[in-house]
Amino acid sequence: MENREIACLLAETADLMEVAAEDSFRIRSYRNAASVIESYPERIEDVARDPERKLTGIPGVGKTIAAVIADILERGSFSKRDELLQKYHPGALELLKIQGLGPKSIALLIEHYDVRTLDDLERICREQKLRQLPRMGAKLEEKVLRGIEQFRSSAGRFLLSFATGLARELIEYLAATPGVECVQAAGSLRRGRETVGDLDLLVTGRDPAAALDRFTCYSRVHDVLGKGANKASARVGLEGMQVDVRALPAESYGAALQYFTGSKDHNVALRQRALRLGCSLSEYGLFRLDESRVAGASEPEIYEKLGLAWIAPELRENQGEIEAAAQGRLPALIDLQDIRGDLHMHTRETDGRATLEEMAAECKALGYEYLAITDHSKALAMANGLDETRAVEFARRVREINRNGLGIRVFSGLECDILRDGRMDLAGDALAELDFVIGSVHSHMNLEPAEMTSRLLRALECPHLKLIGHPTGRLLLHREPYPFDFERVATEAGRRGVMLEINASPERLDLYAPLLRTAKAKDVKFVIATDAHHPAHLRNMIYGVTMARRGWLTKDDVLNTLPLAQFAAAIAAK
Ligand code: DGT
Ligand code: CA
Ligand code: CA
Ligand code: ZN
Repeated sequence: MENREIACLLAETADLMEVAAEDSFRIRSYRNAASVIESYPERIEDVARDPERKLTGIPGVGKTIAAVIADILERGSFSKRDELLQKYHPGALELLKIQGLGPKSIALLIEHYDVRTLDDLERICREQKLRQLPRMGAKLEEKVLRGIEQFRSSAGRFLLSFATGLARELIEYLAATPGVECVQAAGSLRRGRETVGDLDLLVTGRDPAAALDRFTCYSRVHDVLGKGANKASARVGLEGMQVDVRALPAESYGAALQYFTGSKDHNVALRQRALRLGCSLSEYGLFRLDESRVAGASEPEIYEKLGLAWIAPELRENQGEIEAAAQGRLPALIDLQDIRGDLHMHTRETDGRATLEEMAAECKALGYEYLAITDHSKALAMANGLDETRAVEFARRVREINRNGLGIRVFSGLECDILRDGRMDLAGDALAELDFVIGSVHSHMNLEPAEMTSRLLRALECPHLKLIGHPTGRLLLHREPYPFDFERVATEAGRRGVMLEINASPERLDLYAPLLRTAKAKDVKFVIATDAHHPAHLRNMIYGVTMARRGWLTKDDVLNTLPLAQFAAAIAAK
């Protein structure tokens, strides 16, 4: 079992314990264990199986949690969870995922209306009964209804990072099948979409069908949905993500890769182009009208025979890429190797889990030339955000660190809250001491669009501001972007030389393709940064780069591709 799955069971149980108003200290110990386990560098299952080691050696794991983990590894659940799921309908786990509803509100709904499922909740809102409960109102009813709708439309989708991990695991497993030479992911995963519905894996080789048998026998496969000569579908793992595996002959592998990568709209446009050229294009190949084969074994060949440059999968959304490929003006997309520094991360000073030195060491290991430490500001009291005194002291400390040298240049930064009225959380003279000030919205996210727009426009006036962090505030599968006039804010950011962040954290991936293209057209420059709270998170940079590619960005659009000297000069000049 993966760490993520264990962490998820613990966190879910903590939520249910909160609904049951259990002891807050114990709830916190479950939450804390969940977050430690989620980012633990080793597989917890391996630690548990090692007779030389004890689970209690892991920070945050005491005797109780260690026993719980042992149960989870043995039977996929544990008594506290069973007991709470018995007490509440399993639907309570879904109720907890609805934006706007906390455990306390859910407890009230259960107590007063016996709400068990999403359907129950929807009915209570439509009948305007939610507003009759203490501290709830008509506005919340609306919000919950929107939350339900959003939950339903995102249900069954998974974060890109999750899908990437599962694909890697299955590809490694299937590639070891005798007679199989190549296993590759297609579909929305290959296009780098922020969320993925199902995984589409393609297999070829001498005996590709052997991979289908091996797939349905995999230990984490339950629920085989179908199996034929060329295709098998099943659900995998605790989350039950659907995986389609297709076995293909070498002669049509490229055509299948092209077809199953999609998107559907891209394919439709490409097929029309084939028809205009007197050919037909399918998952089996590109054929002339007399059915003789023009191409099929390799994907680049298909594009070539259609008179097109090969189109990167991230661009295949039928947003002008086919025309650009025909005219030879596809952008030279940015790559992970172009990135020379990470500029948004947290340490133990606030809500991060490592020290500045540990974060810097990992950045150095990734081959970067520089990094910025950007802890929170005081408005985030929960995270112990920095006030002016601590910020100035931090800037001084960073100057000293750079004098001694860590082998990588550190910039002193801050992720400063943008207050409700658009002012910065810290005074200007303190911000002036820092090298790299990010402004982010973390509160009052449900303002009217006009108010949010003026809030962001006012923030852009701050002369010390270099970057707007996670500009739309969305949390994938969880919270929609806050509405505001993006084009106006982007125009003003471009005019003032304030950059916009592509936040590479897998649950944010904000900004995304259409907004990136709008902003680029307004001369905005971007920074891709991980918002890491742990050294392991620094490796999420690839997801931000993928978003940038989906937004047609080149190296020149992204400031943290500059070598150190030029980068330092650029941020000092703003
Ligand atoms: P997902 O799984 O919802 O995240 O999105 P996709 O894009 O992976 O969609 P999926 O798994 O239903 O299908 C994989 C690809 O197969 C899709 O991107 C394009 C191709 N495809 C599927 N159905 C059709 C279709 O009816 N027409 C065409 N032209 N292509 C299709
Ligand atoms: Ca898919
Ligand atoms: Ca599929
Ligand atoms: Zn933030």
